[in-house]
Amino acid sequence: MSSSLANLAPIPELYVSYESAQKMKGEAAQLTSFDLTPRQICDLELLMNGGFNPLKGFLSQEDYDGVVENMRLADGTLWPIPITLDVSEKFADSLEIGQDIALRDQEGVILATMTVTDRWAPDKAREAEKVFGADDSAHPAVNYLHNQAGKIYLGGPVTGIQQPVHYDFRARRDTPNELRAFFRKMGWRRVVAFQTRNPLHRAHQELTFRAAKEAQANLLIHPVVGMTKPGDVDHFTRVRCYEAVLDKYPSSTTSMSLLNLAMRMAGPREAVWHGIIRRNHGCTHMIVGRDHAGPGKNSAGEDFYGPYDAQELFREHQAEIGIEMVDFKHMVYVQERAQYEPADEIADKDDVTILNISGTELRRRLAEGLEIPEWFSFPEVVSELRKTRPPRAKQGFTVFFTGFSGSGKSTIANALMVKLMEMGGRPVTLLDGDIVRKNLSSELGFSKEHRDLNIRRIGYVASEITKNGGIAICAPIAPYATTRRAVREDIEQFGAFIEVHVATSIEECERRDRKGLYKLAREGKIKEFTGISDPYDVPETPELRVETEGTDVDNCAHQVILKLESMGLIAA
Ligand code: PPS
Repeated sequence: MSSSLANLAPIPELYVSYESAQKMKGEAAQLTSFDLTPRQICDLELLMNGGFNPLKGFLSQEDYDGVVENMRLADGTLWPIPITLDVSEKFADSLEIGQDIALRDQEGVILATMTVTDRWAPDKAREAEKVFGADDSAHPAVNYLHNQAGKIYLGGPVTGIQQPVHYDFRARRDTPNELRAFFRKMGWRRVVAFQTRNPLHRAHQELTFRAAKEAQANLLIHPVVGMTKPGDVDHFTRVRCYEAVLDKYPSSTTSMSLLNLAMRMAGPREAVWHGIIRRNHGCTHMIVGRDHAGPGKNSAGEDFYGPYDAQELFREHQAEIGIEMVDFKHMVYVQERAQYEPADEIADKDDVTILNISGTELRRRLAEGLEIPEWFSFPEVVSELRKTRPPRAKQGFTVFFTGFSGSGKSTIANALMVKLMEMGGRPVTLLDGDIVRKNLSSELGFSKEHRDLNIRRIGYVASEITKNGGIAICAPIAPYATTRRAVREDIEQFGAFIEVHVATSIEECERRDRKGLYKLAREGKIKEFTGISDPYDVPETPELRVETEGTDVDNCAHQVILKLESMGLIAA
């Protein structure tokens, strides 16, 4: 076969035949099982279907050391990212070297078996330094390495039984051999891959189309739908956006396929890895841009990698990767000519108006419900994005009151609820301390552990309400700052969190003693009473602090309404 057709020949997979798989499924009941994490399932899928060819399983210790130190397997083959099976010490200790284990998905479906040939405790700080460039937990993969991955790595060859099950976008998912067969069938000899984890706008459409034209190749939009950077637009929304953009290319020049890859955001090394994966999927070219697979800023607020590091490393290893790099051109919109042009090819730069909208500006416009011009994106894409990122005035949010017992939290929370219901537009739920203790936490007492559990439950319910566009009003004591912070983090993934400190002093609460509890606490009849015999961490920087002494309830609730208005959460 001539080398120009090599990309179309089938590549090796790790699956056994259908009959053997049925037999193995029965036999595997005897094996020790390991339940894979979502990231390990992504890795296993690409190991089994040849996406990670030439790997035949999770890396052995020797291969791992080579990959970490100099991007090479023990036999010298280029491989930039450690593909490791991380497990707990307890699980690792229960195994013998040479033993077969069953690898199962989270529902217990058996996907593969692995013969454990290696077991070792990796030096994670070294892995972070060498692979990701810094042992800094601001890097999502370094954070994963230290805080989520197990302490022990297992290595060994994998025997594939079945593909992980996907219920979404099945028709859009292809194995490397399915894509190769498609390219063969269509007569596509040269194929440019475009890797992406973001929605595509007009500039992307222009640049990918140009890249394919320049390389005289067809185009494969190859978005990652496995795991991307935390905070990215979810893949369901993105795929609907990609489908809309696909219609904008001349028909039969371009195709789209979804890649179930778990990205590491490893910049230069990741670019090389993406190249190998695309070669395995039958592509001959790949677009590599500025800051390819960049992880954002490090803990000192600086970029982890230089903007062109990825292109340089790719270029250096291009021959070995077996795929050609296509430069990503920075496209800008020239208003006078009403078209996109590569920024470095505009000769009359000073005489024309160049328009551009940054990612941050786009998020701001979405959050505030402002116009997004047609020159920037396709109306279908904008409409999909608006559905997932509605303007702030339509998003859910949580108002979280905290303060001593008897400080007035419940009274103000009730007044706020009624005012919000009068305005209408969003459902409102009140999670008052007493109501929660009756319905959600009736078995809990007031130890630190139980109070934390109680607050985490409130946080969970509030985060679900916020996610679904409602307003949650919480009014527990919530005495611990760390727990309040954890709840804030849970909720801020979905909408705003407004902490309101009801700052009534303990003396005033005790003087009012509405429920007679302070008297009982002083007499020692109630133990662990907040402010009397138990601590309260005063919030340092709440969104709002209300003083109830000398201010009536209506006014306190109104202060919250004003705060919500100033944050754009309710219409003024
Ligand atoms: S916590 O700490 O956030 O879990 O507390 P919370 O769920 O808000 O419950 C506080 C209400 O329980 C009553 N109560 C006590 N409070 C504090 N400490 C002790 N030991 C205690 N025992 C019972 C009290 O009525 C609180 O109600 P509020 O509405 O805050 O006055």
